[in-house]
Amino acid sequence: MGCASSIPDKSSGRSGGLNNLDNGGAPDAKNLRVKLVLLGDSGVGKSCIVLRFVRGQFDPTSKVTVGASFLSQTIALQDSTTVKFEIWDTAGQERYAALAPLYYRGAAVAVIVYDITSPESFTKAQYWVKELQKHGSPDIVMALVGNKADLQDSREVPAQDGIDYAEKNGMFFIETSAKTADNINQLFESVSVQLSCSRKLLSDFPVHPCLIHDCGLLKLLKY
Ligand SMILES: Nc1nc2c(ncn2[C@@H]2O[C@H](COP(=O)(O)OP(=O)(O)O)[C@@H](O)[C@H]2O)c(=O)[nH]1
Ligand SMILES: [Mg+2]
Repeated sequence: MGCASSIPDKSSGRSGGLNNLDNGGAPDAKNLRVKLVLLGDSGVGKSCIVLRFVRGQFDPTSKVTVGASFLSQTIALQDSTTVKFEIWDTAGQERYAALAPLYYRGAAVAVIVYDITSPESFTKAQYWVKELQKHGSPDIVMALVGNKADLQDSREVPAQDGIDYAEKNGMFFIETSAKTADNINQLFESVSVQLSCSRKLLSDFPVHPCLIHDCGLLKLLKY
């Protein structure tokens, strides 16, 4: 059982990783359209995370994802940048693994999810990170997400393990709970800020140091 996130969507369905939004192709750093893919073992809560983000709901009784499903959601950042996420929620079962490249190819963001109560799902998350490092786009923003953070009593993956692995692999890390909504919006906002900052880095260089620091790119720029 799981959260079904196949919700009818009004989006245009255009492809592409990180694009300007509805502006006829003219440069517009204020309106981003972002292809985001969720990867991870079956049952870790990918669909529930999407459903919580897009609908503000948690439905423990709905169906497992078959193949993949698509939704979109737009958020506004404090600096009035809008980010429209085109979200591909993939099925985690082995039999769909061969389809994954269809979804992560061209993605600007990959959200790799594990369940903090399942060490196997953490190992699977590391498989996806390696897969993306080998075959994803080189500038993809990767977020590592430890979900089901509400199940502290059954925790088997220490937060520090997630932090260490993410740091080693240049990823953003967060623990979430789709059930309680903890850190769900924060996850997507942080991804947006990273994207919006890397855009500014490209277009407005040199960048204000605070902005670089906010983006967690300070270390990167020292080298
Ligand atoms: N306790 C708890 N259960 C969750 C959470 N997120 C998902 N679940 C449950 O985990 C199961 C699998 O969720 P689902 O979103 O379908 O996983 P997916 O296969 O990764 O898409 C369902 O029974 C959900 O109710 C969470 O944050 N906390
Ligand atoms: Mg699912």
